[in-house]
Amino acid sequence: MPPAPRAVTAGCLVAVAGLSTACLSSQSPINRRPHLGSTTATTSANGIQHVTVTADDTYRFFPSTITVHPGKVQITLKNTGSGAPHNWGLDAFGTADLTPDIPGGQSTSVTFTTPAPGRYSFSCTIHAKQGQTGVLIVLPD
Ligand SMILES: [Cu+2]
Repeated sequence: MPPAPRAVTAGCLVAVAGLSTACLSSQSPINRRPHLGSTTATTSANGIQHVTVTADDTYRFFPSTITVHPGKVQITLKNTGSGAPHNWGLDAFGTADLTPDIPGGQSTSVTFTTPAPGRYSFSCTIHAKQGQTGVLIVLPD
């Protein structure tokens, strides 16, 4: 008898997980989806700070808050989705540091020198209106 309740419980968990995923994608307005994650860049031997940012079919960046020191930064954008293409760029830079649009399953990178210490918004120019944005924090020297 003990195995039966366990099996039922597992089935319910799967069903609940499936439901909540369905709720997120069909009922939650895209603009209200949360922005998740923050990271501090790791610096390689050549002094370039590396950050990997993931984007998928939720029109969000992960992480959406990136902290760096002044200097050179390389952003690698991975599109792990299967639908829309994405790009990454600092809004203040216009197209100077904008990555190409990459389809699902691909990645690209861009290297730039940080602007003065402060907070800078970045976005996917295709989906900024859906809230695919984030913040780059450049620390003081
Ligand atoms: Cu996008």
